Amino acid sequence: MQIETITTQPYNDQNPGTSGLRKKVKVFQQSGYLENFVQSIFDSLEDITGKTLVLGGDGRYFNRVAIQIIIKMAAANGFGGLIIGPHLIRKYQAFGGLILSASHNPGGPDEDFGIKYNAGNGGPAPEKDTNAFYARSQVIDSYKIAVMDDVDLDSIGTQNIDGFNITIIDPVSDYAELMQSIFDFNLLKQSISSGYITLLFDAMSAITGPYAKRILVDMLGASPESVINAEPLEDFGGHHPDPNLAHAHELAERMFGDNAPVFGAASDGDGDRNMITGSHIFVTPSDSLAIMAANAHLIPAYTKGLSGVARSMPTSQAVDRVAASYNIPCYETPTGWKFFGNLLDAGKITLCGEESFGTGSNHVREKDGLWAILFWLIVHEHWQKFGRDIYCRHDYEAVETPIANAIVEHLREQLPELAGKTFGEYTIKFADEFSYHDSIDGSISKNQGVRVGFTNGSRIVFRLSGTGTVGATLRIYLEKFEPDATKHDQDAQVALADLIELAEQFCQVKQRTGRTEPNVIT
Ligand code: VG1
Ligand code: CO
Repeated sequence: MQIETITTQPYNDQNPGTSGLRKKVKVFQQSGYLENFVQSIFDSLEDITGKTLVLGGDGRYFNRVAIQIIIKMAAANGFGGLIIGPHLIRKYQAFGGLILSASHNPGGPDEDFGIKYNAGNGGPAPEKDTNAFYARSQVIDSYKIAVMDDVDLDSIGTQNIDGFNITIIDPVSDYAELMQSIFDFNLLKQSISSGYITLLFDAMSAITGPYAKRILVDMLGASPESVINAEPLEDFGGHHPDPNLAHAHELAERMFGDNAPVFGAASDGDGDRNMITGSHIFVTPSDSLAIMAANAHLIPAYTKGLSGVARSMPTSQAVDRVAASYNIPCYETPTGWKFFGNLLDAGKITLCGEESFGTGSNHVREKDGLWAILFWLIVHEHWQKFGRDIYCRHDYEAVETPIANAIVEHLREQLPELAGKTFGEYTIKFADEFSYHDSIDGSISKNQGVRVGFTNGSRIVFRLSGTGTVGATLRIYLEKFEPDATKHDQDAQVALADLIELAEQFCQVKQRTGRTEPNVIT
C-alpha cells in the first residue's frame, strides 16, 4: 500500500464541544481540515496498529466524501480494518469508532457537518480524550493517507485492499436483531397489528426511516402510512431534523388534530434523539426518562431492575423521585453523553437521559431514539404516582459571543448573594455553578452551567450550548414541581410564567439582546 505524508498547518478551532467537532460544511471543506482532525485523533489514541475501527454516519451531505478520506487515512495509519455502519462498536468489540454526524442540526452544502470519536465501550470519548484531540490539533504538521481508489460504499460484504479489511454491513438488520434481544416483539406485535395502539412515526427525512419501516411496519405490523418522511435525504428536505413540536410539525399537527393516533414519535438526523407524544399530549424528555425508569422492569432486558439512573444536570428532577422511590442511586452529570460512559461501564447505572430528547441504556452507551420509542408507556398514571415536573427549555440562538459571555459573567457575579432571597412564592435554596466530579475516573469538569434552585423544588438553569455553529446559544431550562394531579394538564408556559420572568431578571437576555422571545421553546 502506497502511503503519502502530507504537510499541513493546524487550524485553531478544532475543539470538540458537547458532542464532537461540529462546524459548517464549508469549514470542513477547507483544505486539510477534516484530515487534520482525524489525524489528531489517531495520533492521540494508543496501540491502534492492526485494530478495527467502526465508521458510521447519519448520511447527511459530505458523509460520502468524508468516509472515503477516513478509509484512506485509517489504512495509512496502520489500522487493521474498518466496519462501516452505525451503533456497532460494542457488538463487534471494535477498538472504537468515528461517527460522522451533526445530529439534529440541518444538513446540506451550506449547513452543518460533524465528527466525533466513540471509544471501545461504544460511548462518546470522555473529556480527557477530547481535550487530547484538541491539543494535538493545535500543533499538527502532517497527516498520513493511503493512495487507493474510492471504495464502493453500497455493496454489503468485506473487501480487502492490500491487507486492509473494509466490511460494509446492513445496519438495519443488525439493529433490528439488537432490539429483538431487548423487547418482547410478540407482545408489541399483538398490540400494534391488532390496532389497539395506532401510531405515527416521523423520521424527519433522516436516517431512521428504513429502520422504522423494517421494525414498526414489517416486524410489528403497523400500517405503512404510520411512518412519515421515511426517505433519508442528504439535506433532510431543507428542514432541521430535530424532533420537537416546532420542527416535527407534521407529526405535531396530526397528534393534536382530529382522529389523532394513540402514540406519536419522531427521531433526529442521526436517530439518537426521540420525541414522545400521545393523542393531544406531549411528554417532555425529562418525564420520558422518569417514566422509562419507573417501568423498565416490565421490559425483558431490564426485568431485574435498574442498578441506577443518571440525568444531565439541566434535565428535570422527575427521575430523581423515581430513583428515590425504588431506592436506587441517581447521578447528576454535566450535559453530554460522554459523562454517562464511566457510570455505565462501571455498572452504576442502567438507564440515563437528557432533557434534549435523548434517552439510552447500556445496550449502545449512546442515546438511542428508536429504542426509546419502543420503550414508551402510559404517562398520566406515572404523574399521579410521582407528581409532575412541569418543564421547558428556552433557547436564544446565535447571540453575539461577547453578549453571551457578558450574560454568563453577570450571572456568576450574582451567585454569592442569591441564596435565601425570596421572590413571590419562590425562595432560593441554592445558587451555584455546576461542576462535576467523576467518581469513576476522578476527573473534574467545571463551568457546566449556572443553577438556581428553589425551596419548593423548582429550578432555573442557564448554560451556553456546546453544539452551536453560529455565535452562542443561551439555553434557559425552567422546571416547577407540581404534586397536584389536577394541575398536570395546564400549559407549561402558563404554569412556568413566574419562573420565566425570574429567569429574565437574573440573566437579562432580552434586555441585553433586544429580543422579545426565545427562538425555540421545547
Ligand atoms: C445539546 C444538548 C445536549 C446533547 C447535545 C448533543 O448540547 O443540549 O443535551 O447532549 O446537544 O446531542 P448543547 O451543548 O448545545 O446544549 V446530539 O443529538 O446533537 O448528539
Ligand atoms: Co442526534
